[in-house]
Parts: sequence; C-alpha cells; structure tokens
Amino acid sequence: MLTIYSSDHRLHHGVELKDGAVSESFEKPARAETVLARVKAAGLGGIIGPQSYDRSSYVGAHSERYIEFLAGAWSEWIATGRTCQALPLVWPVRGLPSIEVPQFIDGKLGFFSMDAGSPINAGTWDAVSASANLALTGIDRLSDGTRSAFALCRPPGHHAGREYMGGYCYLNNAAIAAQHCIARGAERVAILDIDFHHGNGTQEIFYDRSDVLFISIHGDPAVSFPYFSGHANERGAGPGEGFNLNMPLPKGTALDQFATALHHAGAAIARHAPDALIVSLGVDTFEDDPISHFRLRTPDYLRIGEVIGRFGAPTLFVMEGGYMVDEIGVNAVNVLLGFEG
Ligand code: Q9C
Ligand code: ZN
Repeated sequence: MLTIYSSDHRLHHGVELKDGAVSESFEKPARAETVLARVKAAGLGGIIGPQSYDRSSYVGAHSERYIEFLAGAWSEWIATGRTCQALPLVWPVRGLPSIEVPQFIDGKLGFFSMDAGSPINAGTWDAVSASANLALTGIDRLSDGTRSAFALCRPPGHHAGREYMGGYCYLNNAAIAAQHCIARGAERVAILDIDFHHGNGTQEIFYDRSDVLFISIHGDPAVSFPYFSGHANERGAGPGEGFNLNMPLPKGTALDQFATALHHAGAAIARHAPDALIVSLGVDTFEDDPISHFRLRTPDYLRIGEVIGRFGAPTLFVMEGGYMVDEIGVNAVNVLLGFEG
C-alpha cells in the first residue's frame, strides 16, 4: 500500500490545557515519526510526498472565513505583542441573540474553536495544510485506479468542523478528501471513523447530505470526549437523514463488541455502494492509550483491517488519533496489513 507523508507535520507541536495546567500536548511529532518508522519496517510499500493544492480545495468542507482565520491567526496573535502559543479560552454559549465574528484575535480564537486542546503557533498553518494535502493526494491516487492508500496525516482532522478547530484538529483531512472526491465527479463516498473519539467535525460537515455517508464507532459521549455529539439518535437531517450512523460503545469495549459494530458498518457501506471509502484511522482504541477507554490489543488491528478489506471499496486510510507513542505504529500498520490480506 502506498503511504503519503510529509515531514512538515513537525512545524506544529504544542501544548494543551488539561488537568488544571498547560502541558505538552499528547498530539506530538513523535506520533507520526513512529508510524512512518513502522511503515518502513513492515515494508508496507512506497512512500511519496504530497502534491500541492490551492487552499480553495479546503473550502466546501470548511467555510472560506474559517480558512482565512486559520491561515492568518498566528500573524494576528503576534501582532498583539505575544510570542507564546495561542490557545482559545472563551466560547459563545447557547441563548445568545446573535453570534458574530469578533475583531480581536482572542475572540476569534473562541469563535472558531471547540476546546482549549488546539494551540496555534508559528508553524501550525503550514503543518495542517500539508496534512490536508496528504489526504487530497491519497484520494487523487484512488481516482487513478489505485485500490488503497494511507495518508499519514498529522495533525489529525476529524474533530474539526466546518468553522472550528478542536481536539488537536484544524483542517478535517478526511472531509476535505471526501469533498474533493465528490467535486471530481464521484457520486457517493463513505467515511468510516474508527478513532476512539466521535468524529464530530466530519459528522457536522456532511450532516444534511446524502452523497457522503458518515459512520462512527466510538466511546459513548456520555462519558467520553467530545461529549456533545456521537449519540445513536443523530442520524442526519433533511436529505441527509439516514446517512449518519453513530455507534457509541461503553468503556472497556474489546474486539468482539467492536467487530460487531464494524460488521454493521459494513452492511451500511454496502447499501451506500460508495465510489470510495475513507477510513478515519485512529488507534486510540488501544488498551494502553493514555486518554481513551477501549481495550483493543495489537493483534486486533489486523482483524479490523481484514474486515475493512472485505468491504471491497477503493479505500483511503487517513491517520487520526492514537497516543500510546510506542505502540501506535504497530497498531496502525496492522490495520493496513490486515486490509491487504
Ligand atoms: N480526558 C483525537 O484523537 N482531550 N483527538 C480529551 C480526555 C482531547 C482527541 C481529554 C482529546 C482529543 C484526534
Ligand atoms: Zn481520538
């Protein structure tokens, strides 16, 4: 399987606000380096860099004003005299008569975000746009007739919505690839999200559409980030009704229960008959992941890949979360090896 990778991810490394303090983010450069090392060690296949894409390729999944904010946020931040990383610290709430984009950067950061887990620093835009370009390159390869590809994205993307960053995500790489695929003439795309966390951003972007089926298997939002979405009764709206499928699972979920959900996903994907399948591949479902609560083990990921392989669709894997840095490479690459059979 072809891997698409760029070292530009290193330009983004930051902090997060957690447990009452600012500390180094779990989402760090070593993650992508570990996965890349395993791709090489396992002899998965060729490794190529991204093609370049205009930022208009991100519009559709995101709004133009959000892309402009993201690309310019660091300059606006340092123009205020600060050199530390920018973290949002205030958000609009329910019940406001109107919510407008503030002029000052501190207000904009809150307007365009969902949490304080996504800092912006000098290299963030270059890293996140490179990450999106990996997914775009991957989906363009599928259009050329390649059966599968692996976009080794970092930063991840699935928490990023049409107009917001959050959960370590800025540009929604999987959604950008899906939108690009549709723009290039595909009729139907399916996105299967197997990261531990609900793919709230991807859900939001395609919620009222029937051309992109979104399926997410994740920790029950009653007890897991991002808390405010991911329930089974979120099924899509308007023409998109029935094209959003959430399968929340309890803490402690192991392979058996996960595989049952995966089989349900397979049936829904078969009904949709997509031109392409995009898998949001998070391996924070691992038993030792530091921020999640499932109990998948290293060999389980081979099994998961095998099941996805049997869906039979041209498939782009897009890297999302996974924070057990020592194991993340083996676990992610096991999915890809299992897929190849
Ligand atoms: N105690 C991804 O996996 N912090 N994002 C949660 C839980 C944010 C995860 C804290 C987790 C975001 C792409
Ligand atoms: Zn996750």
